[in-house]
Amino acid sequence: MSSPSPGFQVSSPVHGAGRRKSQFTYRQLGMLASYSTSSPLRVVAHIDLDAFYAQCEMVRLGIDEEQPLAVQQWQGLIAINYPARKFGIGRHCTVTEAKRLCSNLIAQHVATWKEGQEKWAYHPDAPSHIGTHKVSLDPYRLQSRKILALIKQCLPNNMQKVEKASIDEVFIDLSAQVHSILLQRFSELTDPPPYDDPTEKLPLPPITALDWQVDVLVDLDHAETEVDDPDWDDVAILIGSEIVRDIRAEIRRTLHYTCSAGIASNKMLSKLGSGHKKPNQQTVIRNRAVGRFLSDMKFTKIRNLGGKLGDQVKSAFNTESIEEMLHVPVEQLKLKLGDETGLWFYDTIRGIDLSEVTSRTQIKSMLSAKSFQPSITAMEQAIKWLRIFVADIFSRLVEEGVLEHKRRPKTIHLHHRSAGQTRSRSSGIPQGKPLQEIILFDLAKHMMAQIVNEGRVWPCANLSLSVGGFEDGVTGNMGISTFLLKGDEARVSRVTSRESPLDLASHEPQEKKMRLESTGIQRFFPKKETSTGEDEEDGKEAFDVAHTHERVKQRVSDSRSRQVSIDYMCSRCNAGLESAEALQHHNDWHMAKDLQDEERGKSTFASSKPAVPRGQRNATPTSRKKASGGDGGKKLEQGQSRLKFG
Ligand code: DCP
Ligand code: CA
Repeated sequence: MSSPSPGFQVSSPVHGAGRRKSQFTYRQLGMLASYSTSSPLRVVAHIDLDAFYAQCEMVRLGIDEEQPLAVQQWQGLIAINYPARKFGIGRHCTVTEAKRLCSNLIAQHVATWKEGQEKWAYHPDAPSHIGTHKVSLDPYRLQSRKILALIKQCLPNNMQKVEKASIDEVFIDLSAQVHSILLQRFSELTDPPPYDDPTEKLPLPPITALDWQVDVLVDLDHAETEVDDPDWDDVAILIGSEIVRDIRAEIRRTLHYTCSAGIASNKMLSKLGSGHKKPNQQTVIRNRAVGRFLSDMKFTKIRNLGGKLGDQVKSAFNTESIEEMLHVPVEQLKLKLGDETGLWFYDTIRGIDLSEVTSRTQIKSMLSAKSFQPSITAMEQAIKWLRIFVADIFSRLVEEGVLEHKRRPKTIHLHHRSAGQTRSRSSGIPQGKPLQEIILFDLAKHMMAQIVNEGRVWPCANLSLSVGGFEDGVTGNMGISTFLLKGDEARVSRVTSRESPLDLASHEPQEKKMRLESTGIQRFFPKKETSTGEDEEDGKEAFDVAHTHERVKQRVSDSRSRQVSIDYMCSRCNAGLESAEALQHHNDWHMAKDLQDEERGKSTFASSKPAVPRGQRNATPTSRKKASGGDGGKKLEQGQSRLKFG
């Protein structure tokens, strides 16, 4: 029998003979190595940066950690550091209100692209120039990438199951690494099972108390006591928390950021854990503490239950208490919420979540957009904005490794909106030669000129440029095929035109129909915020655009039995869409539909029917913990909605 590792130094001595067996089997231990989501020994961590944008600004500016600071976007605040929160400052405050609460507050405006300039910068006069500036989240994206890269560096090469859930959140499935550490530390686990039968129970761990160091430990269930011997799930989660502690220390040491973390047996619980105690702490939710942890909680705090679905359950059962909902039989839940949703809810409030941590972090498209206030009225103005969009997209492409030929987009799309009409053009991006900013700019100008040639395009309320169809780069010799356009690429290179008139009868997007067939419970998880700031539009755009795509992919990747390939999702109705272009068209459709409904005096689109198609039970897109929380969002433009993180 191996001796306990340093992590277990304060543990009490090994049990004597004749003790009980573990409740876990050799098979269940083995399942850890393959990241099986049904292993009861599974270990998942969620790491969330504290007051992320605020920390980015503090580190960038070398500001003392105790100094209250908030990140400003036009006249609103989008991130508030913890010293400033002590003064009662929150996202609901305007800059003026916040300064009244704390005269010492530093309000740092986000970086902006200035009309006509080719690089974003921190412009002191930006707050009063919403018409000529566009928010850039590049500085935060860059830090986010550095953090993600560092986290991966901290993990063994072949065990990097890391899912970027938002700009400042990741899930890590630590199961395989924990498995390998368990085997190193406890040699008895490497022995074959008695009678070679994997359903045999493991021996109990050779320790009776675990050293949790400074972790926040969630209280145990009422029936359990701390004197009960730990089993392998406790040991596994302790190893997970050691790994996470090291990662957080490394982020702090190298990049100077603090973050909070949750360590549990699944994504849902780990995310609740990271928000349990902030800032700069990690919370461990052992399996035997789950019941207690959840029963004290309102179900509206759970991922995906902060919004419409949570409201629906609340009004159907007249309570928000998990404790009370635990008494509701599954059949009754199914009756009121639909079969899939009812079952999903039943499992969720019991801490069951089999959704996978998906490592796919690669971006599939990028979009840069601006809604104009006031509308723009001339080609010259449009060109200035196109230059900014191209610079914005190109800098992100560089980060994606386009210059090193790692990945490159195949298509570029331009959308122009004026008076309820959207015009779109797409074009292939020439392959086989290095991609340059000027190439994208020329294509964008060319597409713009084609739209303008149609006439009656001014005033223009919104322009957006996107690139998509990313492919991994060619390594080694490039064959002649890389110089030829084929298939889809050739099709998009035939520049196409499309308009979205207000007559919607025959224009309901195909994508919406797809959604009805292919997505399920996800339709309940849009993250809409309302907003008070009048000047927020640009920021909203930047926020939406910067995060929607990655976020949407994360949400979609959670979906398990998908029938069609969906890379984007509408945050208003959760329609699954195949491309940035489709998403844009779809948003335009919403906008036009809203206008039409308004004219007819109807309410705008809302989907709240509980029915969920079969096979979608584990489709649990991530959602922001504060999705329904009181950070008083900003007003949204028609046809657009903001996705919250996660
Ligand atoms: N963000 C934003 N607008 C919002 C919500 C968030 O621009 N309505 C940005 C700013 C935040 C970042 O996203 O810094 C991360 O969002 P979080 O909700 O995680 O909030 P913070 O990281 O700021 O704070 P916390 O410590 O509570 O995680
Ligand atoms: Ca955060």
